[in-house]
Amino acid sequence: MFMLDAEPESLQLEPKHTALLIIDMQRDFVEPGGFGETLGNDVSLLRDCIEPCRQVLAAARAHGLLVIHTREGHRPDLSDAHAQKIQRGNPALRIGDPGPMGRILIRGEAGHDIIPELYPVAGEPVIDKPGKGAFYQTDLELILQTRGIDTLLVCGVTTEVCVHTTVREANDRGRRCVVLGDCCASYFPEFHAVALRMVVAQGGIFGWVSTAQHFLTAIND
Ligand code: TIU
Repeated sequence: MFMLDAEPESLQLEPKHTALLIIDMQRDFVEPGGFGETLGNDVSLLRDCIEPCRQVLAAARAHGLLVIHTREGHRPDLSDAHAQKIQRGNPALRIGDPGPMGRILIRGEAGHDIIPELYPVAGEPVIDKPGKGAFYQTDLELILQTRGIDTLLVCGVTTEVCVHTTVREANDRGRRCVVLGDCCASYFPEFHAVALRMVVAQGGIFGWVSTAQHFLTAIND
């Protein structure tokens, strides 16, 4: 059991009931030539969260916390991709189009893979999700149930899109979510800041926000 300094208040965590959930730290979002860039974003804005995330991942592994990774992406035949998702907007390349890291946001392609700095190791579940939320059309809920997880430490990208959607889904499923703010990032720094405020407002309406350093201090105590 350890105490984690967080907003709106500190909370007690029990390692065997706590999982680190790393959302969509894929080349498609973080590196040039992927999905994020095709949408018109500056992907370099996501890089600052990698190192704190790497430190949290190392500590979580060292202390035996369950680590779960997610990847957003689709089957090669696009049978699990809604037309509105593929056709929306005017991107440089659409989902499924060939790009420099393979077909955009398609499972099995280089761009779909998790970045080397945060690569999963054997035994860490990887959840492939077709949507923004990690619970939608996945077996994440089942895995949390079988492992007895009631609390999620959430990292990843992007803060206001897949991280927020997943936190909202988890909150409605009775899980406590702690977003490690500096382990998340957005293509829109102002959205990142507001998304974190939205989690902790109203007495922590969606959960808690903490930092990599608070987590490292707490778990190493
Ligand atoms: N575009 C954007 O900010 N995010 C996504 O499309 N997916 C995730 O956040 N993973």
